[in-house]
Amino acid sequence: MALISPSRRLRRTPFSDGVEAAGVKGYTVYNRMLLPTVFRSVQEDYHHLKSAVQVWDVACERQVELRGPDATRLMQMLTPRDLRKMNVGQCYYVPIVDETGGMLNDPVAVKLDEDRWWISIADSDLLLWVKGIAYGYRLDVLVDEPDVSPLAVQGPKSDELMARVFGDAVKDIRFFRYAMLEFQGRKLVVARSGYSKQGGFEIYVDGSDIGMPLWNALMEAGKDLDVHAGCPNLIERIEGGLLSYGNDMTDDNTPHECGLGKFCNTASAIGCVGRDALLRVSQEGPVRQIRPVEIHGDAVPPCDRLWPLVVGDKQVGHISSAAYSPDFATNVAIGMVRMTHWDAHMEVDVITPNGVQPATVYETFWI
Ligand code: THG
Repeated sequence: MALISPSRRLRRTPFSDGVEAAGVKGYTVYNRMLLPTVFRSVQEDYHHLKSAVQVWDVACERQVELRGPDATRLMQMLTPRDLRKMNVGQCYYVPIVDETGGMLNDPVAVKLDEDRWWISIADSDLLLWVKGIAYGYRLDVLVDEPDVSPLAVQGPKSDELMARVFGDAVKDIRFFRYAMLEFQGRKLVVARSGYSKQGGFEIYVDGSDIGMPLWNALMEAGKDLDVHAGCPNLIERIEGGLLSYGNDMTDDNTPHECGLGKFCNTASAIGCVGRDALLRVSQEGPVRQIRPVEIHGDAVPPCDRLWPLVVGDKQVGHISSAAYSPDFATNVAIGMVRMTHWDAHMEVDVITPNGVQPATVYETFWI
């Protein structure tokens, strides 16, 4: 593919200078912002992520901030996950649905205070939907995008690196919880979370001015740990079943189709705008669901369009993400599979750009 022309509409991040100095080789666009996709090669990045520690510019995970007396009410209007037991200091993975129960986003919600939230969004214009609801219902809440940019530290040596920069307190942070930790006199949200299965943290960098100082401090402190700039890795995230909004699901899908039913409590999520629609569809249950799919044969090319899943001449689903996995020595993929073929070990065919390749449907992801 040709290069993407830089312009002001395609936002740089507070870490872009560091990313470029580290030799970034590819970008994608996410929330109208640059998101690195490859440094050395996708396969080298993958092995390094699983064995060392990486620093990721995920500033494109923009925050939608809710502030004011109706902030919690508004947050519950957005999601079918019951938020009543969620405490300050916790993060929740929350499906966000429209009035038809269609997925609008799958962000991480961060509860900063009883009247203050961040919604750390995937790639869709959620700010507009949230502002529309706040205004339409005349809620007493401010909704905006603050100057907050997540920086992720991922990989098995994350605890060691983070302890060197933020102190041993990082080791006590539990999964999907955060602590307020100091860097250069600023208290930052540091959560144990991130878009990999290798463990790690996300630092919500509050103020672009400390972006490069923090980037440099992590790179300096991690020299003997073989720290390197990295990014969400296509192969590793498919192995781990981490979904990508816009790729693996759209507003045509319900959370149940996406396997996100475990993050829904539709009966008790009073106020959620998609509640009635979801109660109807969850009566019957979904007729298609996201599944891990192993694609046999040659290594597949990048999946930049849906690849049909077929049995004979009838279509039973599609593949939305795929890559060759070195560790599993096969092609790993994420598919949306119809009920008739979604059970483990079902054999199907995938129509890839290289022709028809046999595939097997599974029920649990590789890692
Ligand atoms: N971190 C933050 N913001 C984000 C992402 C992130 N915004 C964009 C995108 N990623 C949103 N999508 C996801 C998808 C998966 C997860 C988080 C955000 C995730 N899932 C875990 C899993 O499925 O194993 C854990 C879910 C749980 O148990 O609660 O982490 O990565 N800040």
